[in-house]
Amino acid sequence: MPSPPLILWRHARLATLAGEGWGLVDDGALLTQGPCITWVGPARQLSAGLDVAAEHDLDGALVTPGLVDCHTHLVYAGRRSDEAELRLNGASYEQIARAGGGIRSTVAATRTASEAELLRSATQRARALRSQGVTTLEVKSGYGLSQEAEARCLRVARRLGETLGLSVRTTFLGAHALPPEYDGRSDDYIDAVCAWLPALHAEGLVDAVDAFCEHLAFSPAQTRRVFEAARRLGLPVKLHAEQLSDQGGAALAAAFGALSCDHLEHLSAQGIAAMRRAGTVAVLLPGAFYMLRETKLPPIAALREAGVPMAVATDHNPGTSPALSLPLMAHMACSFFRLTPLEAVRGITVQAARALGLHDRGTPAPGQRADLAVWALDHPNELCYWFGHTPCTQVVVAGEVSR
Ligand code: DI6
Ligand code: FE
Repeated sequence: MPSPPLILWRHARLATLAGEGWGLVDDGALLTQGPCITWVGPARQLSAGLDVAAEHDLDGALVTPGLVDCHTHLVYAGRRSDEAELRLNGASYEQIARAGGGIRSTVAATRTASEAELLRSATQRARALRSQGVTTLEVKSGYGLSQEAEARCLRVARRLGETLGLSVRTTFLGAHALPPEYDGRSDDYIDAVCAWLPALHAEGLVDAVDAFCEHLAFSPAQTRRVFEAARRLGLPVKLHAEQLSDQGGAALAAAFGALSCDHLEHLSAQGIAAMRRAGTVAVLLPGAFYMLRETKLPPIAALREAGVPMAVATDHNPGTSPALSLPLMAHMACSFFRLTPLEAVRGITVQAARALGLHDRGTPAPGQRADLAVWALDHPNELCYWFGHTPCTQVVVAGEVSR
């Protein structure tokens, strides 16, 4: 097979994030071949007489690694803005749940929606994320809560990637909430979730397994059973941990070598130590923190001190984070959680890739995937500066401009 042609990308203001800093290269160039980067550096160091098949002039634009949104619940039907309005008018969660709202209302809407409807609405949202620099996207199930409905949502997630030219990773989150037909029988539901997993995996629908470990969702003992089912299939795990209370979920997940623990507002010192030992990434979700008007901050200084890698994601979901801009989340991670701008930008690129177990993207370098975002900006710290609009002019996924 002939090797793919060499493509030159020139006049880029590159932020490679290589080393300790921003890794800025003023008049930068990249060479790509098929899906991969083969060379990155200052244009003046390009070898003369290169035989390139095509050239893209980036006209001095800022080029960063393509952004990675490592935690979303993007596939669902309906919206919950009426519930949000009720909450803003003073109603409690309990009142809303009793009136038929909450996660279960999204589950009901998702179960009755067709696969085409689910794909249409998720495509709109994925386009919005891409228009703000995203090239890799994690999508969780968790609004179907039956084997067939969960499979449908995961299939839609896979299709999203194919139709939009995005890299999509799927996560099975059957243990998100208890569906009504299992009322009072949460252990039976966990048995069912564990029993569905082999078939979903055999269909190629599962890259990782997640659970919601919380007093209003599933216990650590139930979470452990889900993780054991994942381990039997060799699937990596991640966890919604310590969002509303300290359940010891992070330590449990770390004991299973979790890729990430997410939320973490109530994370303890033991949880941090366990994550550090396991190399688990802390995924911070400032959108949910903001929408729930939380006041307890995740222990950022202690995570930093321990050297636990920190990622930032949208947690896009219809209940607690209807957010569709990853740069806005980076901005909020700085303003609410006190990440430095460099930490936040690393958090939506290289650390987010790690939270998905991906080591082939996040810092443009030879051998890495050619996943890039091009911005009408001068400096990457502007990703944490503007809010409401961060002008991304194009994204490149595996060497191809994605439209
Ligand atoms: N944590 C959350 O905040 C959301 N899910 C989760 O695991 C809530 C999802 C929803 O309200 O629909
Ligand atoms: Fe979530």
